[in-house]
Amino acid sequence: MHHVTDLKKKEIMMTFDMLDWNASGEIGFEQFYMLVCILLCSEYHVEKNFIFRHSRPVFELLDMDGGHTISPAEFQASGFLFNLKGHALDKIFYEFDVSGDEYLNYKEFKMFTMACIYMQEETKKMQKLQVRRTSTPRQERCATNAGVTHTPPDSHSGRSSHTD
Ligand SMILES: [Ca+2]
Ligand SMILES: [Ca+2]
Repeated sequence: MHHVTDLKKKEIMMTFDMLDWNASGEIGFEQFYMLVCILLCSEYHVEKNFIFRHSRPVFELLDMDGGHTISPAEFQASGFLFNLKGHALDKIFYEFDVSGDEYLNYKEFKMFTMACIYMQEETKKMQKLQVRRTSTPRQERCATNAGVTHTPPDSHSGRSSHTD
């Protein structure tokens, strides 16, 4: 897995911890499959779209203790999947914990995934605006043949009729 992604060792270990969880007796392969999908998506920067579309299994994946809620610690542990860290994660967690019980339930998590997509789209728009450069005119090629001496075909080339 280290070769496929640029995840750090700690994150890989965390990933294994996630996979190792089988409190609710779920099949590890499904979880492994989900995780690989997310990691592959993150290579192409479409992981948020994937997480949004598959928010239920991803929610179950992040809910490591199987309590049907995501605790702050579980959210922190999964932050690397969203390219989010520390403070940003904390802020987001409490922003989406609408009920204020310090856990994200599935509905709250779903809202978070929707917000991720929205933020992603917004950043794309911003980037597009920034990229929209002032159209640089193509260097005009010198179309005039001013420098080229035009030699007419010599019609008398075959015969040397000149006499001195
Ligand atoms: Ca949990
Ligand atoms: Ca909550």
